[in-house]
Amino acid sequence: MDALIVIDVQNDFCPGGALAVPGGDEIIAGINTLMNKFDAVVLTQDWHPAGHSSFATLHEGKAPFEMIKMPYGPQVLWPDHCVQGTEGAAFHAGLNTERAELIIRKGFRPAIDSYSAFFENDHTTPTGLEGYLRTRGVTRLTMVGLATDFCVNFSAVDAAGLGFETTVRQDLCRAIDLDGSLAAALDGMKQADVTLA
Ligand code: VGL
Ligand code: ZN
Repeated sequence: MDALIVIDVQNDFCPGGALAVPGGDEIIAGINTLMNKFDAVVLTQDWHPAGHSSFATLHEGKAPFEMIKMPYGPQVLWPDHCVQGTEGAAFHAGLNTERAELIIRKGFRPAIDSYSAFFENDHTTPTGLEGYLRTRGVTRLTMVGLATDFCVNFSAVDAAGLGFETTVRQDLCRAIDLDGSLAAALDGMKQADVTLA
């Protein structure tokens, strides 16, 4: 069984959004077409409470895109984005959400961020996606979406580490690219045995 995992194709990550990824909306038509080739389609949705600890506005004297130390490790601070129930957190209107059999939300715990679709940023707290995929008999994953160097990267590395045969379709992803984060992510995914297509 093959599943397509569509990462965070939400308004805030598209042009005009709070944390816009350059060209984020260019991949949507291709993702919709690709859905037809898969046994299962899963969407992820970044889903933060207002005042989430990853927002720079919560940290006195800090600006978006600066780093801080959290109890679970280093954390990039972001502009407020994907706040639960807001238009920014909604899927882009162009994305076909009808094929999706599961929508997995992440980043809803105030004190911890969650880039990966499998584990929060402590690398231990599971989202439940692994169990869902295994009980459905899924063994191969293809990942597309936003952003290549953060949520796609963390999801793909975790998936490969869990034993899923994992491919990232780079043409159907777009990156934020902070200080070389894209190159580092591509390197890390290769090391983790993720196929970059
Ligand atoms: C993401 C930064 C913060 C992503 C989510 O979807 O890549 N990046 N939250
Ligand atoms: Zn986020």
